[in-house]
Amino acid sequence: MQEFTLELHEIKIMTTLLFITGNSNKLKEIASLLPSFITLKSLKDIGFMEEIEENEDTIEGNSMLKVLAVKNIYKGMCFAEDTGLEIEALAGEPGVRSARYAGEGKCNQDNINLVLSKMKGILNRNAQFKTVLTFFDGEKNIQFEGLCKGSILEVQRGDYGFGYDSIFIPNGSTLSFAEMDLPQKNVFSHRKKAFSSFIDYFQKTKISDFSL
Ligand code: ITT
Repeated sequence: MQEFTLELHEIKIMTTLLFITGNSNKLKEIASLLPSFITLKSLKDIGFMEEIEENEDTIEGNSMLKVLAVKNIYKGMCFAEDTGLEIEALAGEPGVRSARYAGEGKCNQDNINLVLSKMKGILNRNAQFKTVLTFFDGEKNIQFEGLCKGSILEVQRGDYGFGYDSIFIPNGSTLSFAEMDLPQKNVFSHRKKAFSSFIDYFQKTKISDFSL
């Protein structure tokens, strides 16, 4: 049994996966985590230029919706993820509305300003980033979750990263996400956790599918 497992781990089958995202920062983060046997395809590579309307009311739902959006034109293995910042004192907001918290047409800084103003004077700063990654394996969809618990700063700190990184400090760190380079963010990251669970699953199931 042990020999068999070892053999599977040594087999390196190159696989191409479509990553369904319009967010170049996510693409950069996932690219930094990619095992050598996987190459990524982008929406541009398959000629998909439409805006995917994220109108579900859960992070899980929006993550699934992105995968379903390409089903008619792409039959291969693909994945998407949806991420939200959930703040305890704001009953989980901005959550599934993280990208558009301050309203349609508003920018990332407007979203941050809204969070900071709602959190003014609030002592409970607990928050978490939640990523739900949906993998379509050619037959079925499987979801993987990654959480990063931490707290909301009173003022922005740091210039790296994107989104809400400058107001979030993960538990166990003295730096905000925006004060970390990518390898440092990956030590704590919700996205890294969801992606690692996916890769573990992929190695256990897909590689053995090919090998048997
Ligand atoms: P997709 O094309 O992948 O959907 P998106 O930018 O619409 O890209 P989401 O809906 O998943 O992505 O993300 C909602 C927002 O949450 C996103 O625009 C960022 O502002 C924020 N966000 C996501 N991941 C983040 C991270 O790792 N750090 C800080 N903010 C993040």
